[in-house]
Amino acid sequence: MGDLERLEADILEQVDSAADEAALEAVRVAALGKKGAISELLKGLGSLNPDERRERGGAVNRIKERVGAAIQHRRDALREVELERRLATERLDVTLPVREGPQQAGRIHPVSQVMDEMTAIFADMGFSIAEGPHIEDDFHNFTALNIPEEHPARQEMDTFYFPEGADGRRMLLRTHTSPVQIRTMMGRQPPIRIIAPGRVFRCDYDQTHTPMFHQVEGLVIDERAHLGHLKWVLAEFCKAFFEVDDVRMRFRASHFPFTEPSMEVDINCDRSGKELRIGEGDDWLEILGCGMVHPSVLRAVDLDPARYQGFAWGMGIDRIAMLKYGMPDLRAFFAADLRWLRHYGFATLDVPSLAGGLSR
Ligand code: 2NL
Repeated sequence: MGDLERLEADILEQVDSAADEAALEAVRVAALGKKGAISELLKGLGSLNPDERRERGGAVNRIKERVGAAIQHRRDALREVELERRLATERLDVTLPVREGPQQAGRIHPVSQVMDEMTAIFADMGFSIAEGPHIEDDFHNFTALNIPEEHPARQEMDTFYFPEGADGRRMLLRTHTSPVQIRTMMGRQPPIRIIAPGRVFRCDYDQTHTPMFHQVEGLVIDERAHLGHLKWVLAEFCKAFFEVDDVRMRFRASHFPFTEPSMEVDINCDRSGKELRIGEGDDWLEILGCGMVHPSVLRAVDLDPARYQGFAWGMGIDRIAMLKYGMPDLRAFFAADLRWLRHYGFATLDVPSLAGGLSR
């Protein structure tokens, strides 16, 4: 065996026995690196005569190629083995629960949850959601709603008024979401089918009243909307919201300046057990007020009462949230107590939908 063959066999033997990539790299440097054995041989060619140089040069270069290929082959094999080892030893339990982060720790306030539930139900019936400013003027909050100048609701003791502005106008915090409906009726033509959920403000604070609370009002205006439609809409709402197959409803004559006739609606319930049960028993629970939109309201928004008619209703969200989710104290709603929110709040990804079940 010549010296070249011995060298080649020696290097290939080292390549084959390199146990990992680092060892293989050391073999490569010793053979093909700047001062490696093969590189040194190539440098030495300069001292030979041309014939010898051609012959030996060709032989050394072929060795260089075979050694390079052997190293590449060995490297691929080592990587393959390493990958197999990792695949065999590294394990991930995909059934582990997600570690709690801000998204899991955060909670949706029950009032927001109930508002989302109501919105989902009415949206499913074809209603649009309308919103408007919290700061309103006399016209949209009172005058257009047929509430006369001397009505008690207009007095300082019930309404939060702002100081008079430079133009002599006095703004106020809306006392109901009706101004949203007034703005909608003034802004577009019937048919109108909207609900207006949101915050409202009244100067009142005791066991059962907070100065800020939440309301949803609904409004339907077209040429032939009537009380039968109203009754159906409200019955469908109650069944969906309280997640029961049937409820009895009782319409009692009442009075609001903006509707004629006006009614208050009760649904049947059972108070005999520890929990209130909706749609069972013979007790009654008042849940909302409603009626046919007063002709004076239609005239105020420039709709002809001889052509258009409609119905409207309004309900407090906070009290209904207390009923549905068994929360006894209204004032805790707005105390910003994290312990309360963790107890009564809803998971952020638990978005109410009719298909998914409202409250699960
Ligand atoms: C209640 C009663 C009600 C309305 C609100 C309304 C709005 C317009 C025209 C006519 Cl723009 N009516 N809203 C009607 C009847 C009752 O609320 O007890 N709310 C808590």
